[in-house]
Amino acid sequence: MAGMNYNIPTVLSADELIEKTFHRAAKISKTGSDALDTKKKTILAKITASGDIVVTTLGGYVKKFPRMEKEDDFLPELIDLIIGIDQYKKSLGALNWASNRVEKLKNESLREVRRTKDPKILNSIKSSFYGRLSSYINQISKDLLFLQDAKNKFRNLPAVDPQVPTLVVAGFPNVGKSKLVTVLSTAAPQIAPYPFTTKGIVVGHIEDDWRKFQIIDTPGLLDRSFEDRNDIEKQAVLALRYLTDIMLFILDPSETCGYSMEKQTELLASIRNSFEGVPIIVAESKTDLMRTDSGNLHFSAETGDGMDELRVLLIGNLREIFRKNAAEAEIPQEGSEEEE
Ligand SMILES: Nc1nc2c(ncn2[C@@H]2O[C@H](COP(=O)(O)OP(=O)(O)OP(=O)(O)O)[C@@H](O)[C@H]2O)c(=O)[nH]1
Ligand SMILES: [Mg+2]
Repeated sequence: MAGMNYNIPTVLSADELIEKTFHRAAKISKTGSDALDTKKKTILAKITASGDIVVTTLGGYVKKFPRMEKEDDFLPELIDLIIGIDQYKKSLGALNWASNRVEKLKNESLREVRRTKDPKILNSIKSSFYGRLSSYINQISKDLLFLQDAKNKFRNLPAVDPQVPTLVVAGFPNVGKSKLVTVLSTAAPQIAPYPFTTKGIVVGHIEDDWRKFQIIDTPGLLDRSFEDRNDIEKQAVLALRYLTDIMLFILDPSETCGYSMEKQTELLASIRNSFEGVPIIVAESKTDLMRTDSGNLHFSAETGDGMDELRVLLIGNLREIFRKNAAEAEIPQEGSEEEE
């Protein structure tokens, strides 16, 4: 998704930014026509350089963090859940504010220096400049930390394109999810990082003439009841909810996965609850081991039994999502409906 490709710099903490600025300024020295002129030129150069470093650094952050207005290629709800859009916008605003203040402070201080002939006053202008500069930076220290954290979270956004119709596979461990995703995928599925989890999600693709669909396996995310999860895991499930167009829930009637059918249907009910509004297709795996006469779809990813029907059904549903998305993306022209 777009978020992955943003080249967001590492955000310095307030202390680090102050340190970097002062360190650079300390190295600057200029020579003038006499002692006073030398002092003035040096102070002017120090103020200019330190002001500019701060303005450029903060301005660079503001420029490189993604705008939340570009909602069409972003997944605003997901971003909001992960980062918090209000605080995000506030923090970028705070950086902008500090950057403007520092620019103004720099220009004022430069003017004062140029007007002064007293070395003592020069020193006091310089230290007052540094003091106020640090104070502005310290006032945004929380925002800098917030943005550094947001940067890490952006980096961990799933490598999933929210525009592409997406099938998410759920079910208890060992029911055969990974095996199925591998068999259905056109190319070998990739492991993508996912916020809140250390495991990542597995993303496969299905090529369908000129269309492309995503199929996602979520180790550890959809294999436990929602109620049993901690807050962070709940967020992860909710975030995943935004990516899911269709869900395939796998039941393993052979129970070789280690879970009874009763437990498995309980999990299905719980997932139905937390994914309200998402169509769920239920299919039973491992027909080579056990085949029930329930009305559900059956397949064995191992032997290929039932795989053609399953594939046709899934692709049919994904094509439907594709058509719906395309129709929604089309902005109707006035009167165009009558013309058709
Ligand atoms: N007999 C048989 N075994 C299968 C079939 N599909 C998967 N298995 C086996 O079941 C075990 C679990 O399969 P996975 O695909 O890893 O299951 P999973 O649901 O991804 O498990 P987790 O990643 O732990 O959640 C493996 O040993 C597979 O070889 C099948 O159709 N028939
Ligand atoms: Mg697996």
